[in-house]
Amino acid sequence: MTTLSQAQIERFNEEGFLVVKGALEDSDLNPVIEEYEAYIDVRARQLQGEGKIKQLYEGEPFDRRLACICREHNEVYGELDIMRMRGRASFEFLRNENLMDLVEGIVGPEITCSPIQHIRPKLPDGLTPGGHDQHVVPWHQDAGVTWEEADPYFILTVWIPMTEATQENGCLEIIPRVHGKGLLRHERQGGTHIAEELMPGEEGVPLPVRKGDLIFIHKEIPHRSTPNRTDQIRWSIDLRYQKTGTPTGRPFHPDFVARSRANPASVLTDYETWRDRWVEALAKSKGVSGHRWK
Ligand SMILES: O=C(O)CCC(=O)C(=O)O
Ligand SMILES: [Fe+2]
Repeated sequence: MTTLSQAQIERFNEEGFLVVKGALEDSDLNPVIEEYEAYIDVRARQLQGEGKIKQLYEGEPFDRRLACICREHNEVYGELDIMRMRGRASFEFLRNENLMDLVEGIVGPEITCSPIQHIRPKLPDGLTPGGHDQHVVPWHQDAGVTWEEADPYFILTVWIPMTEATQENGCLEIIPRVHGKGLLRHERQGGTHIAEELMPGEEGVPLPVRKGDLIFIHKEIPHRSTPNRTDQIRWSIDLRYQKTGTPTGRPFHPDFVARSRANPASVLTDYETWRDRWVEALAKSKGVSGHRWK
């Protein structure tokens, strides 16, 4: 897979989403997976040293080890999102060439990476701290999780499984073809979600995908994900890309140019700069909400 075909672009425009099978190679994703494995290994050793866990679970695969650790002590769980862990391989992945070639088909050649970016280990149901899993999300539009400044502009969500995502482990579910009508009112209570009376009547469509596949979603397409009813972790990455110069709707968090045909020198390639911008932004923006809803 190199670039999107005209038919794929048309399908995205009509449906508001597009599943691209075999979009990425193992060599694209494995550096990120290995970075997370290494971090979890280091933290497991620390937790064991502090007497917080009894075993290291070294023999467990990527889609199980964190769950085994969290069953004993779940301190690591909150440290794993992109902007918290801030790993070099994660940063490199944000402008992965194969990914950018595909994103360019929809966003165009001047691509900014939005700070709305997540790596999510969706744990088996019931294992998350306090019982609330931030990766089980009610029906929402991604347009509903930005500030108003981004409303007039197109933003592309890219959802990427690191391990197989199934209906059982809480893959994404979407309502296709209802984009193009703008932002629906959302409510805050119980997780930012579309106001019940405004929910489109159509049935949700589950989008099970495998490692290597990816999903493009228009920012007005309602989607949700349900709890993970398996023993494995559903690991995924979700990113947002948009035309450079348009507001991300999170002005207090750092965006950067991920690809530019017109001005290649504007692309941020320096890992430390990206990392340090996140450290500073997180310190300065404590208590600021990215959601506009009361
Ligand atoms: O990963 C999930 O379960 C939900 C993700 C989501 O809402 C998104 O990527 O926009
Ligand atoms: Fe979303």
